[in-house]
Amino acid sequence: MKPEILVMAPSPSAPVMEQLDAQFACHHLWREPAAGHDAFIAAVGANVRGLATTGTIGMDAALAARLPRLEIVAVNGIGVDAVDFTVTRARGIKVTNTPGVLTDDVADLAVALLLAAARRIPALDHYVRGGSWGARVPLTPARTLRGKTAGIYGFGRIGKAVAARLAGFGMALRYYQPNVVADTDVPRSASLLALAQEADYLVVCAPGGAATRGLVDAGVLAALGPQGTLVNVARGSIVDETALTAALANGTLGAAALDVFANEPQVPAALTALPNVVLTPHVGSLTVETRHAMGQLVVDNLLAHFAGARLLTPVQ
Ligand code: 8YV
Repeated sequence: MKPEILVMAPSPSAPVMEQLDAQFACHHLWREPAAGHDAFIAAVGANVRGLATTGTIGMDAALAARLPRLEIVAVNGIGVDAVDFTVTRARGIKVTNTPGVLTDDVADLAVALLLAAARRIPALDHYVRGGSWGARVPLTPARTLRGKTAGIYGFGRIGKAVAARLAGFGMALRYYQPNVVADTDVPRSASLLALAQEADYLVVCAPGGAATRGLVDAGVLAALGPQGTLVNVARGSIVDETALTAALANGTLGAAALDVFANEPQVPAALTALPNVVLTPHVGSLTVETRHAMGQLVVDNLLAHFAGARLLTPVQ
């Protein structure tokens, strides 16, 4: 008998989906219309032993309660802030994620967003397509990156990969996170507020969850300032989105480039209406190669668990 697993979202990698279907008795929740999810889980939940989920869906206490035989949660992502660890610890449910394999693509997107905001690429694209160039509408010059400071909030794998890239653009670098990072020459600021004061670009690469919720607040955004730019490729929960929208609208903050939002996939209309923002739909890890590698880790962790072998990338 193959172990039964509940699959919350598909992988774009066909080999990953084929392996899931070959190795497990899969219940594909994502194939059901949203209105039918409750009934689907009610029908299959009792025998589900594994959950294949995403960084944003995770597993809350309500879902866990409907999966009484659950043994493992395999997260297709690095962030595990959407998993209720109170439940997994209490029930001895294992949790895995996908560290390492998505670092470079997420760091690439952070840099792409930073450049897009700095050089106003979406507005310039619009300028050309809309005929403003032909009509000789005057352009305001952008500001160079040379000599500017990038402050990286969260200096783990992704933060360091962002720093390595931005060093190549001639930017000065600083970071902040509560724990000092030993193996780096990048100076650590005294606090997140100090980092924002010292930076022209604040790049958020920190983990989501209770410890970071709303920490990029009105004060931090004001410290970043009218010439400053916020880049977020981590979690929308880290930024006070209402304060961000207000700061961008009234000029307290210069610009923002965001891949993540507080209530995905909803993006406040007040934010999408602003000219000084660049927005992408949570796609940091969305490349063919990386999504395959992530999905393979999900499959391999599930296989290891049900074979009684050591997990490849356990979180707990
Ligand atoms: C994905 C992510 O959007 O790694 C994470 O924490 O947020 C992303 O890579 C998601 O988990 C894809 O399943």
